[in-house]
Amino acid sequence: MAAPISEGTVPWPKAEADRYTAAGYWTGRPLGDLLRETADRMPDTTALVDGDLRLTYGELADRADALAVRLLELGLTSGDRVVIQLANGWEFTVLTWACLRAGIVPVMALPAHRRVELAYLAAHSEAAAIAVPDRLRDFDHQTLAHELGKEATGPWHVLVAGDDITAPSLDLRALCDPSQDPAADRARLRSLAPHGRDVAVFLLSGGTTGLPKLIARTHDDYAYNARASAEVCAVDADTVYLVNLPAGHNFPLACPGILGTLLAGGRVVMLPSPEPARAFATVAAEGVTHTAVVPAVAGRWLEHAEEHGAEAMSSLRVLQVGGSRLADELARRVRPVLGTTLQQVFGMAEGLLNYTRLDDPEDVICTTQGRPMSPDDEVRLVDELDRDVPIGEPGSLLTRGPYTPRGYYRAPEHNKRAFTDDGWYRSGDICRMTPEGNLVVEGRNKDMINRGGEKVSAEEVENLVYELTEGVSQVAAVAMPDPTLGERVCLYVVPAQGHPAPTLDSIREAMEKAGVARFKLPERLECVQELATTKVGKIDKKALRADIARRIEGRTS
Ligand code: OOB
Repeated sequence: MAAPISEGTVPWPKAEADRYTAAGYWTGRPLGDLLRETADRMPDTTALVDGDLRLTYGELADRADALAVRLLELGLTSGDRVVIQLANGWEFTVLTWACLRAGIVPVMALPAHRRVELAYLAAHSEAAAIAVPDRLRDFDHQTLAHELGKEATGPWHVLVAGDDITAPSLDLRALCDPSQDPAADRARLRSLAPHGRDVAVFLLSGGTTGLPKLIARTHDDYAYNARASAEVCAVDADTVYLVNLPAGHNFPLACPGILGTLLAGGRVVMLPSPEPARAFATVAAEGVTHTAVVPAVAGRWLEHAEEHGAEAMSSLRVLQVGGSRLADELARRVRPVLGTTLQQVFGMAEGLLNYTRLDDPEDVICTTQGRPMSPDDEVRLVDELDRDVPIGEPGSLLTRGPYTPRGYYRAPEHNKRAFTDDGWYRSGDICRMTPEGNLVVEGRNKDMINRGGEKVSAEEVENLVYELTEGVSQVAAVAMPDPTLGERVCLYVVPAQGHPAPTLDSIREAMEKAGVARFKLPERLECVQELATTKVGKIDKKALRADIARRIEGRTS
Protein backbone atom coordinates (compact mmCIF):
# COMPACT_ATOMS: atom_id res chain seq x y z
CA MET A 1 0.00 0.00 0.00
CA ALA A 2 1.25 3.45 -0.85
CA ALA A 3 1.65 5.76 2.15
CA PRO A 4 -0.91 8.57 2.47
CA ILE A 5 0.43 11.77 0.91
CA SER A 6 -0.19 13.71 4.10
CA GLU A 7 2.67 11.81 5.75
CA GLY A 8 5.20 13.43 3.41
CA THR A 9 3.97 17.00 3.14
CA VAL A 10 4.75 20.08 5.19
CA PRO A 11 1.54 22.01 5.84
CA TRP A 12 1.41 25.78 6.27
CA PRO A 13 1.20 26.83 9.93
CA LYS A 14 -2.38 27.26 11.14
CA ALA A 15 -2.09 31.03 11.54
CA GLU A 16 -1.10 31.45 7.88
CA ALA A 17 -3.69 28.98 6.65
CA ASP A 18 -6.38 30.93 8.52
CA ARG A 19 -5.08 34.20 7.15
CA TYR A 20 -5.07 32.93 3.54
CA THR A 21 -8.58 31.59 4.00
CA ALA A 22 -9.85 34.83 5.56
CA ALA A 23 -8.30 36.81 2.70
CA GLY A 24 -10.24 34.67 0.23
CA TYR A 25 -7.18 33.15 -1.45
CA TRP A 26 -8.01 29.68 -0.21
CA THR A 27 -11.61 28.74 -0.79
CA GLY A 28 -11.68 25.14 0.38
CA ARG A 29 -13.08 24.14 -3.01
CA PRO A 30 -11.27 21.43 -4.96
CA LEU A 31 -10.04 22.33 -8.44
CA GLY A 32 -12.22 19.65 -10.01
CA ASP A 33 -15.36 21.28 -8.58
CA LEU A 34 -14.27 24.71 -9.75
CA LEU A 35 -13.70 23.40 -13.27
CA ARG A 36 -17.07 21.62 -13.26
CA GLU A 37 -18.67 24.89 -12.22
CA THR A 38 -17.25 26.70 -15.25
CA ALA A 39 -18.45 23.88 -17.47
CA ASP A 40 -21.96 24.13 -16.05
CA ARG A 41 -21.99 27.85 -16.70
CA MET A 42 -21.03 27.53 -20.35
CA PRO A 43 -21.55 23.93 -21.53
CA ASP A 44 -21.73 24.77 -25.25
CA THR A 45 -18.64 26.99 -25.41
CA THR A 46 -15.51 25.51 -26.94
CA ALA A 47 -13.05 24.66 -24.17
CA LEU A 48 -10.31 22.62 -25.80
CA VAL A 49 -8.81 22.41 -29.29
CA ASP A 50 -6.24 19.89 -30.52
CA GLY A 51 -5.87 19.84 -34.30
CA ASP A 52 -9.27 18.89 -35.70
CA LEU A 53 -10.65 17.87 -32.34
CA ARG A 54 -12.77 20.46 -30.55
CA LEU A 55 -14.48 19.85 -27.24
CA THR A 56 -17.05 22.09 -25.60
CA TYR A 57 -16.97 22.60 -21.85
CA GLY A 58 -19.86 20.18 -21.50
CA GLU A 59 -18.07 17.51 -23.53
CA LEU A 60 -14.75 18.05 -21.79
CA ALA A 61 -16.27 17.92 -18.29
CA ASP A 62 -18.31 14.81 -19.09
CA ARG A 63 -15.32 13.03 -20.62
CA ALA A 64 -13.22 13.93 -17.60
CA ASP A 65 -15.91 12.53 -15.30
CA ALA A 66 -16.21 9.39 -17.42
CA LEU A 67 -12.45 8.88 -17.28
CA ALA A 68 -12.38 9.56 -13.54
CA VAL A 69 -15.00 6.88 -12.92
CA ARG A 70 -13.17 4.40 -15.17
CA LEU A 71 -9.94 5.02 -13.25
CA LEU A 72 -11.82 4.25 -10.05
CA GLU A 73 -13.17 1.08 -11.62
CA LEU A 74 -9.63 0.04 -12.47
CA GLY A 75 -8.94 0.09 -8.76
CA LEU A 76 -7.35 3.50 -8.39
CA THR A 77 -8.64 5.48 -5.45
CA SER A 78 -8.59 8.99 -4.17
CA GLY A 79 -5.05 9.84 -2.98
CA ASP A 80 -3.37 7.45 -5.44
CA ARG A 81 -0.64 8.88 -7.65
CA VAL A 82 -0.41 8.74 -11.46
CA VAL A 83 2.71 9.77 -13.35
CA ILE A 84 1.62 11.79 -16.37
CA GLN A 85 4.10 11.89 -19.23
CA LEU A 86 2.02 12.92 -22.20
CA ALA A 87 2.66 15.10 -25.21
CA ASN A 88 0.69 18.34 -25.51
CA GLY A 89 -2.59 16.86 -26.65
CA TRP A 90 -6.22 16.81 -25.53
CA GLU A 91 -5.62 13.61 -23.53
CA PHE A 92 -3.35 15.52 -21.14
CA THR A 93 -6.09 17.96 -20.27
CA VAL A 94 -8.86 15.36 -19.93
CA LEU A 95 -6.68 13.17 -17.71
CA THR A 96 -5.53 16.04 -15.50
CA TRP A 97 -9.11 17.25 -15.10
CA ALA A 98 -10.25 13.69 -14.33
CA CYS A 99 -7.59 13.28 -11.65
CA LEU A 100 -8.57 16.57 -10.03
CA ARG A 101 -12.19 15.38 -9.90
CA ALA A 102 -11.40 12.02 -8.33
CA GLY A 103 -8.67 13.19 -5.95
CA ILE A 104 -6.12 11.11 -7.84
CA VAL A 105 -2.87 13.04 -7.83
CA PRO A 106 -0.93 13.55 -11.07
CA VAL A 107 2.86 13.57 -10.90
CA MET A 108 3.81 15.93 -13.72
CA ALA A 109 6.71 14.37 -15.62
CA LEU A 110 8.12 15.83 -18.83
CA PRO A 111 8.12 14.12 -22.26
CA ALA A 112 11.93 14.35 -22.27
CA HIS A 113 12.23 12.17 -19.17
CA ARG A 114 13.58 8.66 -19.57
CA ARG A 115 14.08 5.60 -17.41
CA VAL A 116 16.20 7.25 -14.72
CA GLU A 117 13.78 10.08 -14.06
CA LEU A 118 10.55 8.10 -14.47
CA ALA A 119 11.69 5.21 -12.29
CA TYR A 120 12.59 7.65 -9.55
CA LEU A 121 9.34 9.62 -9.82
CA ALA A 122 7.24 6.46 -9.81
CA ALA A 123 9.07 5.04 -6.81
CA HIS A 124 9.24 8.25 -4.79
CA SER A 125 5.56 9.02 -5.31
CA GLU A 126 4.59 5.33 -5.02
CA ALA A 127 2.57 5.75 -8.19
CA ALA A 128 0.01 3.16 -9.19
CA ALA A 129 -0.16 4.15 -12.86
CA ILE A 130 1.58 6.01 -15.64
CA ALA A 131 0.15 7.72 -18.71
CA VAL A 132 2.41 7.89 -21.77
CA PRO A 133 2.23 8.33 -25.53
CA ASP A 134 2.81 5.13 -27.54
CA ARG A 135 5.79 6.68 -29.31
CA LEU A 136 7.08 10.20 -29.38
CA ARG A 137 9.99 11.43 -31.48
CA ASP A 138 11.12 7.88 -32.15
CA PHE A 139 11.06 6.85 -28.54
CA ASP A 140 8.96 3.89 -27.42
CA HIS A 141 7.37 5.22 -24.24
CA GLN A 142 4.94 2.34 -24.00
CA THR A 143 7.64 -0.33 -23.66
CA LEU A 144 9.53 1.71 -21.08
CA ALA A 145 6.32 2.25 -19.10
CA HIS A 146 5.85 -1.51 -18.80
CA GLU A 147 9.49 -2.05 -17.83
CA LEU A 148 9.05 0.44 -15.00
CA GLY A 149 6.22 -1.71 -13.73
CA LYS A 150 8.67 -4.51 -12.92
CA GLU A 151 10.01 -2.38 -10.09
CA ALA A 152 6.60 -1.34 -8.79
CA THR A 153 5.71 -2.72 -5.39
CA GLY A 154 1.94 -2.44 -5.90
CA PRO A 155 -0.42 -2.51 -8.88
CA TRP A 156 0.86 -0.77 -12.02
CA HIS A 157 -1.41 0.44 -14.80
CA VAL A 158 -0.05 1.72 -18.09
CA LEU A 159 -2.37 4.14 -19.89
CA VAL A 160 -1.32 4.82 -23.47
CA ALA A 161 -2.38 7.63 -25.79
CA GLY A 162 -1.82 6.66 -29.42
CA ASP A 163 -2.74 4.29 -32.22
CA ASP A 164 -0.41 1.47 -31.26
CA ILE A 165 -1.78 0.07 -28.02
CA THR A 166 -0.32 -3.29 -27.08
CA ALA A 167 -1.64 -5.45 -24.25
CA PRO A 168 -1.63 -5.08 -21.31
CA SER A 169 -1.68 -1.33 -21.92
CA LEU A 170 -4.97 0.47 -21.45
CA ASP A 171 -6.19 2.68 -24.27
CA LEU A 172 -6.33 6.14 -22.72
CA ARG A 173 -8.39 7.56 -25.58
CA ALA A 174 -11.01 4.86 -25.17
CA LEU A 175 -11.07 5.51 -21.42
CA CYS A 176 -11.88 9.14 -22.28
CA ASP A 177 -14.93 8.20 -24.37
CA PRO A 178 -18.17 9.85 -23.29
CA SER A 179 -20.09 7.67 -20.87
CA GLN A 180 -23.68 6.42 -21.11
CA ASP A 181 -24.70 8.15 -17.93
CA PRO A 182 -22.89 11.41 -17.16
CA ALA A 183 -25.29 12.17 -14.30
CA ALA A 184 -24.38 8.92 -12.56
CA ASP A 185 -20.64 9.64 -12.98
CA ARG A 186 -21.16 13.00 -11.49
CA ALA A 187 -23.06 11.72 -8.51
CA ARG A 188 -20.37 9.13 -7.82
CA LEU A 189 -17.60 11.74 -7.94
CA ARG A 190 -19.44 14.11 -5.67
CA SER A 191 -18.81 11.87 -2.68
CA LEU A 192 -15.09 11.68 -3.48
CA ALA A 193 -14.40 15.38 -3.84
CA PRO A 194 -11.06 16.14 -2.18
CA HIS A 195 -10.65 18.87 0.44
CA GLY A 196 -9.08 22.21 -0.40
CA ARG A 197 -6.04 21.38 1.73
CA ASP A 198 -5.47 18.03 -0.02
CA VAL A 199 -2.73 17.69 -2.59
CA ALA A 200 -3.95 18.41 -6.13
CA VAL A 201 -0.77 17.86 -8.17
CA PHE A 202 2.88 17.03 -7.74
CA LEU A 203 5.18 19.37 -9.66
CA LEU A 204 8.88 18.73 -10.17
CA SER A 205 11.51 21.04 -8.78
CA GLY A 206 14.03 22.52 -11.16
CA GLY A 207 16.50 20.52 -9.17
CA THR A 208 19.72 21.34 -7.42
CA THR A 209 20.15 18.00 -5.70
CA GLY A 210 21.08 14.52 -6.86
CA LEU A 211 17.45 13.66 -7.43
CA PRO A 212 14.58 15.96 -8.42
CA LYS A 213 12.21 16.92 -5.62
CA LEU A 214 8.44 16.67 -5.68
CA ILE A 215 6.37 19.70 -4.79
CA ALA A 216 2.94 18.96 -3.41
CA ARG A 217 0.57 21.71 -4.50
CA THR A 218 -2.80 21.73 -2.77
CA HIS A 219 -6.18 22.41 -4.36
CA ASP A 220 -6.42 25.65 -2.37
CA ASP A 221 -3.00 26.96 -3.26
CA TYR A 222 -2.94 25.83 -6.89
CA ALA A 223 -6.44 27.11 -7.62
CA TYR A 224 -5.35 30.48 -6.25
CA ASN A 225 -2.13 30.26 -8.30
CA ALA A 226 -4.18 29.79 -11.49
CA ARG A 227 -7.00 32.21 -10.66
CA ALA A 228 -4.83 35.09 -9.52
CA SER A 229 -2.49 34.56 -12.49
CA ALA A 230 -5.47 34.79 -14.82
CA GLU A 231 -6.35 38.11 -13.27
CA VAL A 232 -2.84 39.55 -13.63
CA CYS A 233 -2.69 38.37 -17.25
CA ALA A 234 -6.21 39.55 -18.16
CA VAL A 235 -7.28 36.02 -18.99
CA ASP A 236 -11.08 35.71 -19.19
CA ALA A 237 -13.84 34.03 -21.18
CA ASP A 238 -12.56 35.69 -24.39
CA THR A 239 -9.08 34.27 -23.99
CA VAL A 240 -7.63 31.74 -26.40
CA TYR A 241 -4.55 30.30 -24.71
CA LEU A 242 -1.97 28.39 -26.75
CA VAL A 243 -0.03 25.65 -24.93
CA ASN A 244 3.31 25.06 -26.56
CA LEU A 245 5.65 24.46 -23.64
CA PRO A 246 5.42 20.96 -22.10
CA ALA A 247 1.95 21.02 -20.53
CA GLY A 248 3.01 19.47 -17.22
CA HIS A 249 5.34 22.37 -16.42
CA ASN A 250 3.92 24.88 -13.95
CA PHE A 251 4.17 27.79 -16.42
CA PRO A 252 1.78 26.45 -19.13
CA LEU A 253 -0.24 24.46 -16.58
CA ALA A 254 -1.29 27.16 -14.14
CA CYS A 255 0.44 30.54 -14.71
CA PRO A 256 -2.33 31.04 -15.81
CA GLY A 257 -1.95 28.39 -18.48
CA ILE A 258 -4.42 25.57 -18.98
CA LEU A 259 -6.03 25.70 -15.54
CA GLY A 260 -6.26 29.49 -15.33
CA THR A 261 -7.85 29.66 -18.77
CA LEU A 262 -10.34 26.87 -18.09
CA LEU A 263 -11.34 28.33 -14.72
CA ALA A 264 -12.04 31.62 -16.52
CA GLY A 265 -14.10 29.98 -19.28
CA GLY A 266 -11.57 30.66 -22.05
CA ARG A 267 -10.35 28.30 -24.76
CA VAL A 268 -7.21 26.16 -24.59
CA VAL A 269 -5.38 25.16 -27.77
CA MET A 270 -2.80 22.37 -27.52
CA LEU A 271 0.24 22.31 -29.76
CA PRO A 272 2.99 19.69 -29.50
CA SER A 273 5.90 22.08 -30.05
CA PRO A 274 6.68 25.80 -30.36
CA GLU A 275 8.15 25.40 -33.87
CA PRO A 276 7.56 28.90 -35.34
CA ALA A 277 5.81 28.16 -38.66
CA ARG A 278 3.23 25.90 -37.03
CA ALA A 279 2.81 28.07 -33.97
CA PHE A 280 2.21 31.16 -36.10
CA ALA A 281 -0.31 29.29 -38.27
CA THR A 282 -2.13 28.07 -35.17
CA VAL A 283 -2.25 31.53 -33.62
CA ALA A 284 -3.81 32.82 -36.85
CA ALA A 285 -6.25 29.92 -37.27
CA GLU A 286 -7.51 29.92 -33.69
CA GLY A 287 -7.28 33.61 -32.90
CA VAL A 288 -4.87 32.94 -30.02
CA THR A 289 -4.70 35.82 -27.53
CA HIS A 290 -2.22 34.52 -24.92
CA THR A 291 0.71 32.15 -24.87
CA ALA A 292 3.81 31.36 -22.83
CA VAL A 293 7.29 30.62 -24.11
CA VAL A 294 10.88 30.45 -22.87
CA PRO A 295 13.36 33.12 -24.05
CA ALA A 296 14.97 30.82 -26.63
CA VAL A 297 11.58 30.32 -28.30
CA ALA A 298 10.80 34.03 -28.11
CA GLY A 299 14.06 34.57 -30.01
CA ARG A 300 13.07 32.09 -32.72
CA TRP A 301 9.62 33.63 -33.06
CA LEU A 302 11.11 37.11 -33.41
CA GLU A 303 13.44 35.89 -36.16
CA HIS A 304 10.56 34.15 -37.90
CA ALA A 305 8.44 37.31 -37.75
CA GLU A 306 11.29 39.45 -39.01
CA GLU A 307 11.65 37.12 -41.99
CA HIS A 308 8.02 36.26 -42.77
CA GLY A 309 6.06 39.09 -41.19
CA ALA A 310 3.91 39.04 -38.08
CA GLU A 311 0.43 39.26 -39.64
CA ALA A 312 -0.35 35.79 -38.32
CA MET A 313 0.15 37.11 -34.80
CA SER A 314 -2.37 39.92 -34.98
CA SER A 315 -4.73 38.33 -32.42
CA LEU A 316 -1.95 37.79 -29.85
CA ARG A 317 -2.36 40.23 -26.97
CA VAL A 318 0.10 38.84 -24.43
CA LEU A 319 3.35 36.97 -24.97
CA GLN A 320 4.52 35.60 -21.63
CA VAL A 321 8.23 34.87 -21.46
CA GLY A 322 9.91 33.14 -18.54
CA GLY A 323 11.77 30.10 -17.27
CA SER A 324 15.15 31.70 -17.77
CA ARG A 325 16.49 35.23 -18.06
CA LEU A 326 15.23 37.14 -21.09
CA ALA A 327 17.88 39.47 -22.49
CA ASP A 328 16.75 43.12 -22.42
CA GLU A 329 17.67 43.42 -26.09
CA LEU A 330 15.31 40.58 -27.06
CA ALA A 331 12.59 41.99 -24.80
CA ARG A 332 12.72 45.34 -26.57
CA ARG A 333 12.02 43.74 -29.94
CA VAL A 334 8.79 42.03 -28.88
CA ARG A 335 6.35 44.92 -29.24
CA PRO A 336 7.79 46.43 -32.43
CA VAL A 337 8.23 43.08 -34.19
CA LEU A 338 5.29 41.01 -32.96
CA GLY A 339 2.92 43.85 -32.13
CA THR A 340 2.06 42.27 -28.81
CA THR A 341 2.52 43.04 -25.12
CA LEU A 342 5.41 41.24 -23.51
CA GLN A 343 4.95 39.90 -20.02
CA GLN A 344 8.03 38.69 -18.21
CA VAL A 345 7.38 35.84 -15.80
CA PHE A 346 9.87 34.85 -13.14
CA GLY A 347 8.33 31.84 -11.49
CA MET A 348 9.12 28.54 -9.89
CA ALA A 349 7.33 25.24 -9.37
CA GLU A 350 7.87 25.83 -5.65
CA GLY A 351 5.36 28.67 -5.79
CA LEU A 352 6.23 32.36 -6.03
CA LEU A 353 5.31 33.98 -9.33
CA ASN A 354 6.51 37.39 -10.43
CA TYR A 355 4.90 39.11 -13.39
CA THR A 356 5.44 42.39 -15.13
CA ARG A 357 1.98 43.95 -15.37
CA LEU A 358 0.40 44.50 -18.77
CA ASP A 359 0.17 48.26 -18.20
CA ASP A 360 3.69 48.68 -16.82
CA PRO A 361 5.90 51.24 -18.60
CA GLU A 362 7.78 49.66 -21.53
CA ASP A 363 11.04 50.06 -19.66
CA VAL A 364 9.83 48.00 -16.69
CA ILE A 365 8.47 45.33 -19.05
CA CYS A 366 11.76 45.08 -20.93
CA THR A 367 14.30 45.29 -18.13
CA THR A 368 12.73 43.59 -15.10
CA GLN A 369 11.25 40.20 -14.29
CA GLY A 370 8.24 41.72 -12.59
CA ARG A 371 6.89 41.66 -9.06
CA PRO A 372 5.04 39.14 -6.91
CA MET A 373 1.56 38.17 -8.00
CA SER A 374 -0.09 38.21 -4.57
CA PRO A 375 -0.29 41.00 -2.01
CA ASP A 376 0.57 38.29 0.53
CA ASP A 377 3.68 37.05 -1.21
CA GLU A 378 6.61 37.79 1.08
CA VAL A 379 9.98 38.33 -0.55
CA ARG A 380 13.34 39.03 1.04
CA LEU A 381 16.71 39.55 -0.61
CA VAL A 382 19.49 38.56 1.77
CA ASP A 383 23.27 38.23 2.05
CA GLU A 384 25.23 35.10 3.07
CA LEU A 385 24.16 35.57 6.68
CA ASP A 386 20.47 35.96 5.81
CA ARG A 387 20.57 39.70 6.52
CA ASP A 388 18.41 41.88 4.28
CA VAL A 389 20.38 43.75 1.63
CA PRO A 390 19.56 47.40 0.84
CA ILE A 391 17.21 48.18 -2.06
CA GLY A 392 19.13 48.00 -5.32
CA GLU A 393 21.76 45.58 -4.01
CA PRO A 394 21.84 41.98 -5.20
CA GLY A 395 20.69 39.40 -2.68
CA SER A 396 19.53 35.84 -2.47
CA LEU A 397 15.76 35.54 -2.81
CA LEU A 398 13.75 34.04 0.05
CA THR A 399 9.99 33.74 -0.16
CA ARG A 400 6.83 32.64 1.64
CA GLY A 401 3.22 33.01 0.68
CA PRO A 402 -0.23 31.61 0.00
CA TYR A 403 0.90 29.38 -2.88
CA THR A 404 4.48 28.57 -1.81
CA PRO A 405 4.48 25.30 0.16
CA ARG A 406 6.69 25.04 3.24
CA GLY A 407 8.69 21.99 2.21
CA TYR A 408 9.31 19.40 -0.49
CA TYR A 409 7.49 16.09 -0.37
CA ARG A 410 9.21 13.40 1.70
CA ALA A 411 12.50 15.27 1.92
CA PRO A 412 13.00 16.26 5.57
CA GLU A 413 16.79 16.49 5.37
CA HIS A 414 16.80 18.57 2.22
CA ASN A 415 14.05 20.80 3.59
CA LYS A 416 16.34 21.86 6.42
CA ARG A 417 18.61 23.45 3.83
CA ALA A 418 16.06 24.60 1.26
CA PHE A 419 13.83 26.34 3.81
CA THR A 420 14.66 28.55 6.77
CA ASP A 421 13.41 27.61 10.23
CA ASP A 422 10.56 30.07 9.84
CA GLY A 423 9.42 28.65 6.53
CA TRP A 424 11.07 30.84 3.90
CA TYR A 425 11.94 29.01 0.70
CA ARG A 426 15.51 29.66 -0.46
CA SER A 427 15.01 29.97 -4.22
CA GLY A 428 18.73 30.22 -4.93
CA ASP A 429 18.16 33.15 -7.30
CA ILE A 430 20.22 36.30 -6.91
CA CYS A 431 18.01 39.29 -7.57
CA ARG A 432 17.96 42.98 -7.02
CA MET A 433 14.88 45.06 -6.34
CA THR A 434 14.30 48.24 -8.30
CA PRO A 435 13.06 51.31 -6.38
CA GLU A 436 9.52 50.74 -7.69
CA GLY A 437 9.54 47.16 -6.40
CA ASN A 438 10.30 45.04 -9.42
CA LEU A 439 12.80 42.20 -9.37
CA VAL A 440 15.72 41.79 -11.72
CA VAL A 441 17.28 38.32 -11.82
CA GLU A 442 21.05 38.73 -11.82
CA GLY A 443 22.29 35.23 -11.27
CA ARG A 444 21.98 32.37 -8.83
CA ASN A 445 23.71 30.70 -5.94
CA LYS A 446 22.22 27.26 -6.54
CA ASP A 447 24.08 24.55 -8.35
CA MET A 448 21.79 24.33 -11.35
CA ILE A 449 22.22 24.79 -15.07
CA ASN A 450 19.35 26.53 -16.83
CA ARG A 451 19.39 25.19 -20.38
CA GLY A 452 16.88 27.48 -22.06
CA GLY A 453 14.34 26.94 -19.25
CA GLU A 454 15.15 23.24 -18.82
CA LYS A 455 16.68 22.87 -15.39
CA VAL A 456 19.64 20.54 -14.92
CA SER A 457 20.99 19.77 -11.47
CA ALA A 458 24.79 19.84 -11.54
CA GLU A 459 24.93 17.34 -8.70
CA GLU A 460 22.71 14.90 -10.55
CA VAL A 461 24.92 15.04 -13.67
CA GLU A 462 28.06 14.63 -11.56
CA ASN A 463 26.64 11.62 -9.72
CA LEU A 464 25.67 10.00 -13.01
CA VAL A 465 29.12 10.55 -14.50
CA TYR A 466 30.84 9.05 -11.45
CA GLU A 467 28.52 6.09 -11.63
CA LEU A 468 28.70 5.47 -15.37
CA THR A 469 32.25 6.42 -16.41
CA GLU A 470 35.35 4.41 -15.57
CA GLY A 471 38.58 6.10 -14.62
CA VAL A 472 37.45 9.53 -13.50
CA SER A 473 38.84 11.00 -10.35
CA GLN A 474 36.84 14.23 -10.15
CA VAL A 475 33.98 15.76 -12.10
CA ALA A 476 32.17 19.08 -12.05
CA ALA A 477 29.18 20.13 -14.16
CA VAL A 478 28.89 23.85 -14.77
CA ALA A 479 26.91 26.24 -16.94
CA MET A 480 28.64 27.47 -20.07
CA PRO A 481 27.25 30.52 -21.82
CA ASP A 482 25.27 29.93 -25.00
CA PRO A 483 23.85 32.55 -27.35
CA THR A 484 20.53 30.78 -27.97
CA LEU A 485 19.79 28.76 -24.83
CA GLY A 486 21.52 31.06 -22.36
CA GLU A 487 23.39 28.14 -20.83
CA ARG A 488 24.41 24.60 -21.66
CA VAL A 489 25.96 21.82 -19.58
CA CYS A 490 29.76 21.73 -19.59
CA LEU A 491 31.59 18.95 -17.80
CA TYR A 492 35.05 19.22 -16.26
CA VAL A 493 36.77 15.90 -15.64
CA VAL A 494 40.01 14.99 -13.92
CA PRO A 495 40.92 11.50 -15.19
CA ALA A 496 42.07 9.00 -12.57
CA GLN A 497 45.80 8.17 -12.46
CA GLY A 498 46.78 5.84 -15.27
CA HIS A 499 43.44 6.19 -17.05
CA PRO A 500 42.99 7.76 -20.47
CA ALA A 501 40.82 10.85 -20.64
CA PRO A 502 37.20 9.94 -21.44
CA THR A 503 35.56 11.44 -24.51
CA LEU A 504 32.42 13.54 -24.59
CA ASP A 505 30.78 10.95 -26.84
CA SER A 506 31.53 8.08 -24.50
CA ILE A 507 30.10 9.96 -21.54
CA ARG A 508 26.98 10.98 -23.42
CA GLU A 509 26.48 7.49 -24.77
CA ALA A 510 26.75 5.93 -21.31
CA MET A 511 24.23 8.40 -19.90
CA GLU A 512 21.82 7.92 -22.74
CA LYS A 513 22.06 4.15 -22.46
CA ALA A 514 21.34 4.35 -18.76
CA GLY A 515 18.15 6.25 -19.58
CA VAL A 516 18.93 9.83 -18.65
CA ALA A 517 16.88 12.63 -20.25
CA ARG A 518 18.83 14.03 -23.19
CA PHE A 519 18.72 17.65 -22.07
CA LYS A 520 20.96 16.73 -19.13
CA LEU A 521 23.78 15.29 -21.25
CA PRO A 522 26.94 17.43 -21.20
CA GLU A 523 27.58 19.29 -24.43
CA ARG A 524 31.22 20.08 -23.85
CA LEU A 525 33.98 18.28 -22.01
CA GLU A 526 37.12 19.79 -20.53
CA CYS A 527 39.65 17.26 -19.28
CA VAL A 528 42.04 18.91 -16.83
CA GLN A 529 44.77 17.93 -14.38
CA GLU A 530 43.04 19.44 -11.39
CA LEU A 531 40.00 21.49 -10.49
CA ALA A 532 40.25 24.87 -8.83
CA THR A 533 39.08 24.77 -5.21
CA THR A 534 37.80 27.36 -2.78
CA LYS A 535 39.48 28.22 0.51
CA VAL A 536 37.50 25.50 2.25
CA GLY A 537 38.52 22.92 -0.33
CA LYS A 538 35.28 22.70 -2.31
CA ILE A 539 35.36 22.69 -6.11
CA ASP A 540 35.29 26.34 -7.17
CA LYS A 541 32.39 26.38 -9.62
CA LYS A 542 32.55 30.12 -10.01
CA ALA A 543 36.13 29.82 -11.25
CA LEU A 544 35.13 26.98 -13.58
CA ARG A 545 32.25 28.99 -15.05
CA ALA A 546 34.62 31.89 -15.66
CA ASP A 547 37.15 29.49 -17.15
CA ILE A 548 34.72 27.97 -19.63
CA ALA A 549 33.37 31.38 -20.59
CA ARG A 550 36.94 32.44 -21.37
CA ARG A 551 37.68 29.28 -23.34
CA ILE A 552 34.55 29.75 -25.41
CA GLU A 553 35.62 33.25 -26.23
CA GLY A 554 38.83 31.70 -27.57
CA ARG A 555 41.14 32.79 -24.80
CA THR A 556 42.32 29.59 -23.16
CA SER A 557 44.30 31.22 -20.39
C1 OOB B 1 9.86 28.11 -13.97
O1 OOB B 1 9.81 27.17 -12.98
P1 OOB B 1 10.96 26.10 -12.67
O2 OOB B 1 10.54 25.46 -11.41
O3 OOB B 1 11.19 25.25 -13.87
O4 OOB B 1 12.30 26.90 -12.45
C2 OOB B 1 12.41 27.91 -11.49
C3 OOB B 1 13.71 28.65 -11.65
C4 OOB B 1 13.80 29.93 -10.85
O5 OOB B 1 14.17 29.69 -9.50
C5 OOB B 1 14.86 30.66 -11.63
O6 OOB B 1 16.12 30.17 -11.32
C6 OOB B 1 14.54 30.32 -13.05
O7 OOB B 1 13.88 29.07 -13.00
N1 OOB B 1 13.67 31.30 -13.71
C7 OOB B 1 14.07 32.50 -14.22
C8 OOB B 1 12.95 33.10 -14.77
N2 OOB B 1 11.88 32.26 -14.59
C9 OOB B 1 12.36 31.19 -13.95
N3 OOB B 1 15.29 33.09 -14.21
C10 OOB B 1 15.37 34.31 -14.80
N4 OOB B 1 14.32 34.96 -15.36
C11 OOB B 1 13.08 34.39 -15.37
N5 OOB B 1 12.05 35.04 -15.94
O8 OOB B 1 10.83 28.29 -14.68
C12 OOB B 1 8.61 28.91 -14.13
C13 OOB B 1 7.48 28.57 -13.41
C14 OOB B 1 6.31 29.31 -13.57
C15 OOB B 1 6.29 30.36 -14.45
C16 OOB B 1 7.41 30.68 -15.18
C17 OOB B 1 8.58 29.95 -15.02
